Amino acid sequence: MVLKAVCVLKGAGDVVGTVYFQQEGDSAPVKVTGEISGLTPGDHGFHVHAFGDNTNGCISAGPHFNPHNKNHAGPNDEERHVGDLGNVTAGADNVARISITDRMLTLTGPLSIIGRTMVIHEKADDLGKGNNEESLKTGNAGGRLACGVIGITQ
Ligand SMILES: [Cu+2]
Ligand SMILES: [Zn+2]
Repeated sequence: MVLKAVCVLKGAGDVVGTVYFQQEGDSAPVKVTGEISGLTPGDHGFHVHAFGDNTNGCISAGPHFNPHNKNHAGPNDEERHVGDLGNVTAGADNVARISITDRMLTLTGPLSIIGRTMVIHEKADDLGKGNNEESLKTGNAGGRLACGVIGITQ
């Protein structure tokens, strides 16, 4: 069975995006594709945050989704938050085109990311290598430009 989800990101400014998730079975990796526009050129932290709560904007989404109580890191690190997808990179046209395959995300079971929030950040994620306390929590990715709740799609 193919599992599918979608997330529409919006924020207070001009940053908007649509992100698609697809998983070809329970234990398969999740493919993340889509586009986010209105970004300054360069890297922007991109994470799944714990809560599907946007009542007070992207802040209500809480910290990075971290069901195993690990430190923040990059997507290729063994020890990381489940929600750590690293950075997406916007070009000179201010658009980030996303194509990520991730083995830690899942769209099924108790650790499913469905109902949680995708956030795109102001700054680059240092992937836990910033040599300070905040680096191991958030990657120093700064403000939350836009976000959206991950929902089931057909
Ligand atoms: Cu984040
Ligand atoms: Zn993290």
